[in-house]
Amino acid sequence: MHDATRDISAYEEISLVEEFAADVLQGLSLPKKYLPPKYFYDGRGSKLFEAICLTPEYYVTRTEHNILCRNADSIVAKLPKDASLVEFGSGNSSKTRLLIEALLRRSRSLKYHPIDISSSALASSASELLQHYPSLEVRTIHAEYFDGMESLSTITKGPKLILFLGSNIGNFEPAEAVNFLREIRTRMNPEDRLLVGVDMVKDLAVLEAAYNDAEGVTAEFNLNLLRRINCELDGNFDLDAFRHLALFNPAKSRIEMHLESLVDQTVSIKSIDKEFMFARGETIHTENSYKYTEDKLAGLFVDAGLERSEQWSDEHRYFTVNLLSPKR
Ligand code: AVI
Repeated sequence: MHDATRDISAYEEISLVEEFAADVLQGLSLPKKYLPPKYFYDGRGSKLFEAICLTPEYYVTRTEHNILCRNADSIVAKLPKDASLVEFGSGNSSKTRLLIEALLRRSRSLKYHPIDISSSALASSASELLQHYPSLEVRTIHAEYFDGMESLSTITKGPKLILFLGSNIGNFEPAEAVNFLREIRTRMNPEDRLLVGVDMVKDLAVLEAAYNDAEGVTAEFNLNLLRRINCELDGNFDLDAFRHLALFNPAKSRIEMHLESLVDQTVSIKSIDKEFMFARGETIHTENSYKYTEDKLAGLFVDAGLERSEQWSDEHRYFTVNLLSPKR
């Protein structure tokens, strides 16, 4: 970690492993087996996610990047000159650079507070940013979204632009999404703004291809969960005995990712002293990625007490970037 950053960590390594073990035990004991997607993002998983973002099929990152590239100056023009930047789920901060540059075109210095669950992604992006932008001050916050929320009211008194990009909102259940945005809204001052990137409903073939890239990076990302259980919890998952599945569920308007057992098998996880049976064809549900219609999106913002002042999109309306203020 670069000297100029101060890592605020809401994490204790020991309780992290214990929490992982408890979540695995709970999720694999359910009649419909489930593993929480937050465990994708260890060092290897974060790298795999970066690789997904570069696949030709995963239009999400590229489309949002292009929207921000074209509109960064108009977005920051809506903010006071001394605004600082806070980002939930920053990852490697690549799209954020467009906004950092637009903000630095208007003022000589800028404070940036990335909040992320992955300490490795935070550390590497902070040091890269500091090398690139000498007038940038970076304060990383290693935390899950809801824990990181607390720091919103304490990190800065001045106006801020809060970023929630990459359609990370899509990984929440719809009710959780309302709750999350509402929690942010209660911590916003009248002059603060929230910028949310949202993936929209589109052609089924485009959606499903994005989660089934030909190179198999998304499959590796999904299977990495089992590898993590093997390494960290002393499990014996045979990674060749499971396959990646990603399908669009139109009734729920979401891509579902699963790991399907290819044979009848028993897996043991020593650290929790448990064995789990898998029937051939049985799946572990690992992620939902909700896709929004304009109506659903407008409803989400209203329910969260947010007012949309502007929306930017691409020529196909694959993706939208929404600027929001707290409703008065
Ligand atoms: C991080 N999140 C928005 C990604 C998504 O599209 O839901 C995670 C992902 N899963 C598979 N590919 C990408």
